[in-house]
Amino acid sequence: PNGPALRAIGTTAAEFERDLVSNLYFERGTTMESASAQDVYQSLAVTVRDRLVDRRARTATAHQAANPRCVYYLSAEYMLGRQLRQNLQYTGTEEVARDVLKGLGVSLDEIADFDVEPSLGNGGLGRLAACLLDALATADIPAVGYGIRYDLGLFRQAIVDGAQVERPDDWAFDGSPWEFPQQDDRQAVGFYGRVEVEAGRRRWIPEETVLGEPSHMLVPGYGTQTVNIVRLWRARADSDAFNLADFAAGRSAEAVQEVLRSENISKVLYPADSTEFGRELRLKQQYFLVSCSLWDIVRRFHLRNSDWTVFADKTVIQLNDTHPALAVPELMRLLVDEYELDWDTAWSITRRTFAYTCHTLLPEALETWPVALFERLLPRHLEIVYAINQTHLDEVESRFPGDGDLRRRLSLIQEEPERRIRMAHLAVVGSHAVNGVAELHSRLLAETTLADFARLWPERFRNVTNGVSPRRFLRLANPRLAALISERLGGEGWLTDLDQLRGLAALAGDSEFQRRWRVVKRDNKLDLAAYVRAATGVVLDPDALCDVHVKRFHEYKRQLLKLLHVITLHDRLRADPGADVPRTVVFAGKAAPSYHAVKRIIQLINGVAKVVNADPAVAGRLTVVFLPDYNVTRAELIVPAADLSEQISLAGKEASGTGNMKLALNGAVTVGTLDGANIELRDRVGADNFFLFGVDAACAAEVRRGDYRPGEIAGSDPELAAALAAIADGRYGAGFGDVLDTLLGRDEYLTLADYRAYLDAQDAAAAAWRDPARWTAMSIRNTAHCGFFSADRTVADYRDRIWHADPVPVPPR
Ligand code: 26M
Repeated sequence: PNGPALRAIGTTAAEFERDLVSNLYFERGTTMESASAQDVYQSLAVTVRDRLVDRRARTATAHQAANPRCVYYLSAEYMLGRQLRQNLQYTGTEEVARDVLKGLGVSLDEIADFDVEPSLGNGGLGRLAACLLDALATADIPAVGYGIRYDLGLFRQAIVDGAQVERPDDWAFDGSPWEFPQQDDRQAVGFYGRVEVEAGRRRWIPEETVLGEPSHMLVPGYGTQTVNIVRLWRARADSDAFNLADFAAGRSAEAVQEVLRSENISKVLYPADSTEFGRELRLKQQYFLVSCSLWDIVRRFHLRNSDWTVFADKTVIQLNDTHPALAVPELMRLLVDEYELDWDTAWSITRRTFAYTCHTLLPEALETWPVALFERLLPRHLEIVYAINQTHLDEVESRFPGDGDLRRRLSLIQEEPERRIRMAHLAVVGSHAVNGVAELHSRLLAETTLADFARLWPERFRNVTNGVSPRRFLRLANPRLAALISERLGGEGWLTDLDQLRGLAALAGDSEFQRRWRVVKRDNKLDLAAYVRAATGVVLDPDALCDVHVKRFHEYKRQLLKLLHVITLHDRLRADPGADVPRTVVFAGKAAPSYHAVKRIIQLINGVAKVVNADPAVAGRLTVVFLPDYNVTRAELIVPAADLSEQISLAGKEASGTGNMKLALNGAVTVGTLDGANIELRDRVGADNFFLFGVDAACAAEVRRGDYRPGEIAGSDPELAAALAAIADGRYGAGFGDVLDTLLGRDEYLTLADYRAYLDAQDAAAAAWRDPARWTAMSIRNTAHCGFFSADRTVADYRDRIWHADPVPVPPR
């Protein structure tokens, strides 16, 4: 039982140093005297990682013995964030590592900066997946996350002449110490080909095969022995893909083309977070993920069970949006074609196995795939989809006879203008549970987007409000605040029981506590200021109100509304220096490379920032910065420094939002609309501690239906007219007529309709800021009442309402 792991589990300084130096010697082939900082980083990472391996081994043993129900999370995206500091903390070796490195003449902080985050996601959906895995492990729930190991993650964003420029994110370029490659578990994935019938059974004969090669990363729980894994698949060429004839004829370069084609499947993450349907490679990625993962899930099941009748009792597969929805026909294909179960049994197992989380309401973001493309790539899956649809529409017919319109709306196939497969319908039909990600979102899903399904199967629909990891977004990102909280609450129990933060509410008016709270915020702002200065040259005042709008760029998130506010503030301050409190406005976020309209908004923000920051009339009063390359690491820097959190999407558009939770948890006060989880946030922190503005979802829908005239609003509001005129006159750069046209034409996202209410809310925020005692009390109350937004609560909700999976404790060594 004391096996080989004995070498690397010691947590004394002597043991840690011995292993670090040994890793440097045997893994990097060097010694402390001649090691580069990169050598030290890689050896440190391996030393820390090894301290989790023993826990992982015991976790696997405990799961094998308990044969529990396992949660399999299927997601095309994960944004895990940097691993080094997390794993130092989860293994309790941070202090030891710091001391050992110091003794060796290097600083942990410098070495830790070599840690690279794997940015294998676009934004909220991928980061949610990472927070849920963290909470699953912390709750001792047996779980595996499945995903794709993209060679290139989400592009790195640079700002050149005020515009976004995308650069490749070769995240593993210097090595990838957190990954365990698992070459032995390679799995073949088929594409194209035809369906053959032998002895009355249909079987798919693929024309092309690609290998999926897994590697895993460890997902430790906090304060527990459990270490789960995330298994990421990478495409490798099957040696058969190599064109042997070309090769033998000396055309080796040509022969290699096939290899490249296969391996392209996991080459790059698609950087669009709403529309990218119709790209063959994207559909290939989705099937690649699904095929490899289901094979692995079935293999794991067979390690412990022999009878298919218990499959759904031992397995729940959560679909993170529709990206892995091909898992439904793929499981049917495995059960019916490969394992020869009858259709009805297979269908019952499939439905009981899957659950589906929807992350959007935007109709343009609902995935559909052209039938012609689907048929060429996955001919047998198309037959299965048709068969599922047949049974499904028969059920609709028997319950609502003669309602042809309803059948058309519920069909898995959209007929016009071209035949396409509706992935959300496939996911709903193939699952026993469907959830939205905030109360409002789940309600609107059932009332609008999926209303017909909710009428058909009301019992399938539920809500699970998102949450965030307090370990990453408070303890790791904001150690100063975490220390203050632990001091006052008398321990770190709040880290796994976030409702304990309520104990801070009694201190909200305590002037000494307030003073310490403000010192923490100010120190965090100094850290942010140092980074911003190095990255952009802009100097920030740590005493100014730090007002942040950080998230992916999307028109519905209304970065432009924030910018109109900035332009108006600039105007006002030129006339009256006391018109606003000293304020720093921080924008950060990436735009999909093909999303022209929001790339223009990024340009305009940079144009405004340049003018404002160069204007001596507002120096020390207003500063605007666009911080490039927003990612998890950058969020960990910005979020702890924020005073004001901008959550200003048009009501009814943001499914949940999770940045809103991270910011409130760190004591930022929200200015926000009644959208997504903002509503629940306001309910919990209290209306007095939240600056609400804007139309609600029902009103927004009504305005959009009526004849909304943005031009009239602009004409009747002089400040708004002045802001638009400032954009028009070219002072922020010539040619922003297109931006103005979208506002004055359709103004799809009601930016002008909400402008005045937004400015009023900002004025109210400024008034509160002028009274530090009042503001600090609001800030403290935000943190104190955020417990609900812990990912631990989210996982507990999934467990109780959907997964019904029990924890399996892992015994200590
Ligand atoms: C789809 C097809 C092709 C290429 C990319 C995609 C795609 C990728 C990511 C589509 C959507 C993607 O992400 C959507 C997303 O991040 N949604 C956000 O999910 C969060 C977690 O639930 C919510 O908090 C946000 O409100 C929601 O916008």
